[in-house]
Amino acid sequence: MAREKRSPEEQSIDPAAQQMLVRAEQIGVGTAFSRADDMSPCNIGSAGMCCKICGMGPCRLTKDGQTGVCGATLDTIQARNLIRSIAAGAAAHSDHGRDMAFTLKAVADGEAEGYVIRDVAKLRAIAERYQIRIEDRSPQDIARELAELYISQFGQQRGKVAPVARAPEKRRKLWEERGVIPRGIDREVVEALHRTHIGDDQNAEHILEHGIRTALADGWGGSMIATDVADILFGTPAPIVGQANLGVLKADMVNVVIHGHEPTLSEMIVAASQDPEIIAYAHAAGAAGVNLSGICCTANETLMRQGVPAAGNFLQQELAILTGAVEAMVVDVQCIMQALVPLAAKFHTQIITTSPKVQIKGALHIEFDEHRAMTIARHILRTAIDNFKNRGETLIPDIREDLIPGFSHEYISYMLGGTYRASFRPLNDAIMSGRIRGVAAIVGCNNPRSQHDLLHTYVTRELLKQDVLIVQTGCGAIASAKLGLMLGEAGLEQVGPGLQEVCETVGIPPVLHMGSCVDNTRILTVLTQMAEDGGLGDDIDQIPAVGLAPEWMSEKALAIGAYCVASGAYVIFGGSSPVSGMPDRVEDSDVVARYISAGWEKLYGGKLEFVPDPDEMIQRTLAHIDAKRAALGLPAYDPARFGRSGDARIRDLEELPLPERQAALYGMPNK
Ligand code: XCC
Ligand code: SF4
Repeated sequence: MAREKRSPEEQSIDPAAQQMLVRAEQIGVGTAFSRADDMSPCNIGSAGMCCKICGMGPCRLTKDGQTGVCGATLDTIQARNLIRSIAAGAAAHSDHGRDMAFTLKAVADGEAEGYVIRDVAKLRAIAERYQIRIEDRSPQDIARELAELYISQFGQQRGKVAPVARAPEKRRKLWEERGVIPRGIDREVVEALHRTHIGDDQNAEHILEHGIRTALADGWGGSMIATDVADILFGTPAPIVGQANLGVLKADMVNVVIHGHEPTLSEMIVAASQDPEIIAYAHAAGAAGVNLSGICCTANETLMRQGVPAAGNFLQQELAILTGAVEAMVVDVQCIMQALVPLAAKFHTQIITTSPKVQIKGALHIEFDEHRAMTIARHILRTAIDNFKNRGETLIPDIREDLIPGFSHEYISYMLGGTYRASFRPLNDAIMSGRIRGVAAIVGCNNPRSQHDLLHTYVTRELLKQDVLIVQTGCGAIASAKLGLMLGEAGLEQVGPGLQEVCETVGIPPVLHMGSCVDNTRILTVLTQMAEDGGLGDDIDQIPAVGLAPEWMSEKALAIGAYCVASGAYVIFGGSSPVSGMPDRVEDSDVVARYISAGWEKLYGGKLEFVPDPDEMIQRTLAHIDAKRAALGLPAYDPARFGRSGDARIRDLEELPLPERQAALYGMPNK
């Protein structure tokens, strides 16, 4: 059943994307947008009502009381499908963390060409968290011990994964009581697969409990390891100026787009691109140099650390190629569309796969190995430069926006409290006074089933008006960046009066870019510190905060959603629900949907809901924030109380004649 075809304006709100969609139409090539239009999703599968885990099926349960051939009930099937997705997402993030840990080990052992330990302070701080001795030891020594500890977390069979120790005490106790602390990262993923094999765990609530355990192995395990090691090796992010959107591609330069997730190779490509020999090689090829840009989370990783511009988010990977100006798109793992290869074949673009885990038929495979990273990075750049002469006609949208990314946990803490008293207390105070109503993390993917970037940016803008401070990661962060919401000044006239005062006083944008998707763990540690710094209760579930993934599509998003719920957060996903059932047609087909909301809330204080309508998302977010404020005994949100201090007050005073201004400012007699 083909759906109505949408116009480029209906497919994306981003004018740069629209230009490329027009071009795709003109040259008659498909994109994820047109393929989504051509193929409706299967309504039974998308409601979680199809089981295909054994050869007696697939079984589609579309009638009241119907079971699969084996007798499996609908709630069992939905729960199994959901935790398989959580396990796949946790596996993806955690395998990334594993590779990072192995790289740290190789660096410590002096076996990794080109890498150094860039952030010794973070290395020491993290090592101390695990009681690794830091006195009188070289960074290499500490790094080796930390790397070994981290590597052992994956194959650990018993006990608790180490990073869980960084959660608030009350939360750890709750997990302990419920028996959901992950024993080892790989063990939980394997067990999720075992439990969901035909004829195993057949109690939906029990299955979902293991979903929580598996998700925790991601958030307070693999992903946290990935973020820690990336910071240690490549530097903990701090604000830096960057740019986003397709207009960062340059007509006179060799454009190399780095796309995927792991910073190990991309950071080395950034270093190699500054090598005088490579620059000379590009000049010899007739180009003005090598211009790097990123897509997806590789973009976030290199943007927040090196200021490498982001060409776009998930749905712009094909659009970058459509400019005709990309010599090479270098990919590693995750969120890489197979469609890139046939599309690139219509241009001169070379798709280069690099991960031993990911090959795409028709792409050039140059395998990455951290032991020879610099050599490989140079080879990749030379391959791209050699391709410059094959470039045909180009069309680069002249659209890009500045942003200031790089708000790591450490930086926000420093910014709020200074070097000697780094703390989140000023943020807590602003929430307690009601200047900031609450915090929303708006994260996650793009999905061509909805209008590209619309849900992210609509929800972000509306919540800003309501004095909700926004933190972002992943493709959602790039969506806001493209709209100019991540600049100090730019967004301020669009934000509520209290939040505006805080942003002006502290000097931050109202939307903070905190990194890639594995960096959602920065949000976990920030929430933990907010709980520990006092004034907002003693656990994450008491903080007036909500997590949203308005345009989610990947299984990783489900893993993130589940670990945030287990950590105490209310999480709202947009788009379609993989456990929606069809309650209008099949009785009780939404048992699992209700359980992961009300049921999980009872157990963990957090809940997972799927809400397609953005206004409803906003309304539920604000209601939750206000309820949490009330539970803490904080004053009800009242925007009329704020906005008269800070820059706004100065502007008002500037209108006054001098004597009155002095009187207002210094209490001098008005003569
Ligand atoms: Fe992928 Fe991380 Fe989703 Fe974007 S946000 S589409 S997972 S790149 Ni992670
Ligand atoms: Fe059907 Fe049961 Fe096999 Fe699933 S496990 S496909 S419900 S027979």
